[in-house]
Amino acid sequence: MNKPEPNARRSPAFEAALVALLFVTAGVGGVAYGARSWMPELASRHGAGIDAMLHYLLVTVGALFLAGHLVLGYFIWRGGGRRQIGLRMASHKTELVLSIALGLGMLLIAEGGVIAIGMPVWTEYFGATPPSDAVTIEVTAQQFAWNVRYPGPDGKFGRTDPRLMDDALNPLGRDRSDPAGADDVITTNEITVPVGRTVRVQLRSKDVIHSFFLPNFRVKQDAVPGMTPEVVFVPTREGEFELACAQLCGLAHYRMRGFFNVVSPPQFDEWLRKQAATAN
Ligand SMILES: [Cu+2]
Repeated sequence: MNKPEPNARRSPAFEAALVALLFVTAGVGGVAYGARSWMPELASRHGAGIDAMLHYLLVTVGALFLAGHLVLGYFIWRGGGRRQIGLRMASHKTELVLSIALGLGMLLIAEGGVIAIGMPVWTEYFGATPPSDAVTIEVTAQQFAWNVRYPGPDGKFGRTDPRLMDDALNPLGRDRSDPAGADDVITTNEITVPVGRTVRVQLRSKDVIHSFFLPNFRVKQDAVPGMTPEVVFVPTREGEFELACAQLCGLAHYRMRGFFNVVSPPQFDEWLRKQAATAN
């Protein structure tokens, strides 16, 4: 190997400084890019907890990402001028202790934070018993629409039978002979609920797996054929929001766009009365 030119000796250090700068820029740039508001406007009670968990993860992971890039940049800058790789910088034991400590620290920060912030949200979202005045809605997904049913004043859904299903005339297969179903209210791709009251959505699917997704409410639940999963949440803001299907369920998946309207309780009663009067 040729001996390096004496006046060329600065160049490796200069190159190392440039690479170090690249890492520092990537770290700072990544954090600057991530430090913005990503979530759609929040409109549910439990959603605040989900947002807190996501923010916690973004902040801690962002800090670790930045720290990692700064340390890497520093070592490249410091070590770039060396002619050859030297002996290890720390003893085997120090390396082992440092590795385990960093691993445990990561585990504590990431998993501990998620459990501490996430478990109460999980309990509210999946474990809570809905109050007796909850608005119960049955949502039956199909390729490619949301069939929505309210039980009406009697609080009972009428009987359905898959053999009676007809996509044009009777998409839910309602059995008209059941008196409990006489006051049921049916809508398509549109759900209206009162603000401040617990909403209980019972999900069903007629064909494939769909996913009931309300971004503003931090609600996402698969609708699985043969099962009736339930989501319970409290809308906190009036307005017209988007309902989307979050599973690629077929060619016209994009058509499964619905509207989720949150209105005042008197407006809701009025809306339900009007629907009941016109639907049957
Ligand atoms: Cu779908």
